[in-house]
Amino acid sequence: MSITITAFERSPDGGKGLARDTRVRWALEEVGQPYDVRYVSFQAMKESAHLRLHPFGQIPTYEEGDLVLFETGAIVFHLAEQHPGLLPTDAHARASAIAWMFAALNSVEPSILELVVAKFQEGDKPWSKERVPLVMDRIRLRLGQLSTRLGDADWLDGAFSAGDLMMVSVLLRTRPSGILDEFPNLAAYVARGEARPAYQRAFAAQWAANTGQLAG
Ligand code: GTB
Repeated sequence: MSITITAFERSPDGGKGLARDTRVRWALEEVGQPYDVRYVSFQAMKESAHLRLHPFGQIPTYEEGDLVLFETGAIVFHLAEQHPGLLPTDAHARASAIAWMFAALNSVEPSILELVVAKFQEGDKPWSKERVPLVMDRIRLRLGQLSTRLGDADWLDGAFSAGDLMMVSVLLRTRPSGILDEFPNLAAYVARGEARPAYQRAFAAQWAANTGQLAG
């Protein structure tokens, strides 16, 4: 069954890989599934054809036969369940890897997104100068806790899993702020994720699309 995802026609990050199609591409590459990409403009995302796939008018979406998914957590989880490579077979280890996926999306990503909003969507508001350092401190708190848990391990809980894929994807978004470098073991963890061949292929594909060098 062929797989089609959607991505920004032109990502606002110009190909830095920070838009959420990258994590889906990465998961697809990790499990060795070929996929097509339909590129959508901001306007098309809000039109009925796309809203049928994604109720909030966003990317990415995932189509596989008559299955339509939105939310990167659900998409990566689906891929991890359907194909070997992203979740351990042992039941407890599998549950733990899934917990890390939720932790990435529910406990780490929210304050990172708050920073993006505070800086870029509310940067011209009078409260922004005071709000940004508060949000940065909330991110530091979570990253400090995560750094302590990771210690000198390569991955969060044994072998690389969908939990790491999601956590690395979320942490990447903190790099432009400089916060990631305050936690050398997390910076190294993210670099390990980026060094994976599957990530490299995913990054290259979105880079090609966003820089006009569409590959296939
Ligand atoms: N919870 C959803 C998921 O995980 O799938 C969130 C999906 C989402 O936020 N999609 C964004 C979107 O479609 C793109 S990824 N936004 C358009 C809209 O809402 O109208 C967020 C994103 C956008 C831009 C950058 N960037 O330029 O660095 C990074 C991330």
